[in-house]
Amino acid sequence: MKLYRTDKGFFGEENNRFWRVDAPSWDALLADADLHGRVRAAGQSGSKLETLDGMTLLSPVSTQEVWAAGVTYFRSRSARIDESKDAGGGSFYDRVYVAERPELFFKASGRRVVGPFGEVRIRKDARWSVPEPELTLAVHSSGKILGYTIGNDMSSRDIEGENPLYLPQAKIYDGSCAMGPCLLLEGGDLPKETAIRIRIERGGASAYSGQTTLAELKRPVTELVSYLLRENSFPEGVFLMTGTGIVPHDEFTLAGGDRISISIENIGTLENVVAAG
Ligand code: DO4
Ligand code: MG
Repeated sequence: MKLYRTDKGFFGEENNRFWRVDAPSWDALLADADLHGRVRAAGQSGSKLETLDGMTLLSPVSTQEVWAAGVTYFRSRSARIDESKDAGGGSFYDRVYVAERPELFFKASGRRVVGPFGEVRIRKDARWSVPEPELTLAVHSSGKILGYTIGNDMSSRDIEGENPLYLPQAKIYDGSCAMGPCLLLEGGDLPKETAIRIRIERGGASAYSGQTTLAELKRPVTELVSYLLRENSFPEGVFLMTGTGIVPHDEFTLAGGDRISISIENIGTLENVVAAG
């Protein structure tokens, strides 16, 4: 079962049938620890729609903070070691990959998050920009995982590689995060074989594609959540991106007009375009 946030309200979905979910606000839904039961109950009464055509899909982030985990896949560890070797930062990435404590960083406020089909941005002062396709958790204030969505942790690899202390500038800027298209309302673990895929098109042709599966994610998602909630409260809930397992080859950098499609099995596809410089 899925939940969509649109400009015309909130909609549950199962087997391509949609139904309205009444709530005073998106935040009120994310404050409900039994969101699954609430959306299910709304679907048992009332009429169903065939499509959401004519509605604009919005990002699932309202007043929530967005945090991100890093170096949770071997591919991410290797890519960061390479990009920062001249700066002497390489060993940090290896150490955090094997450490008990994960890397967690603040990624975005709702205002910086772009929804489905919106424009993500690359920094004008960066030379090497990439998307990072990441399974993203919608977490209730209690720490319970309410559901899953797709996130894009846009990153400036040259800035991050120059000095690990530049991480916030490489990661947090206007249009640096995309999320959607819905919440998959599952509380339990997603299957390890769940595939994450990315396709980048430039001028109608494929510029890059890659894939991984959740089997490559080194840490249980519940471990990432428990570290995030240590000494930190999120009264409105929080979104947690779980890190990337797909990093394009070193010659690849994003350009204005690129179309980015990220798919995660059972959730859907998040499509965005890179804003023109
Ligand atoms: O340590 C830098 C960021 C790592 C990251 O964003 C990722 O692994 O996805
Ligand atoms: Mg990332």
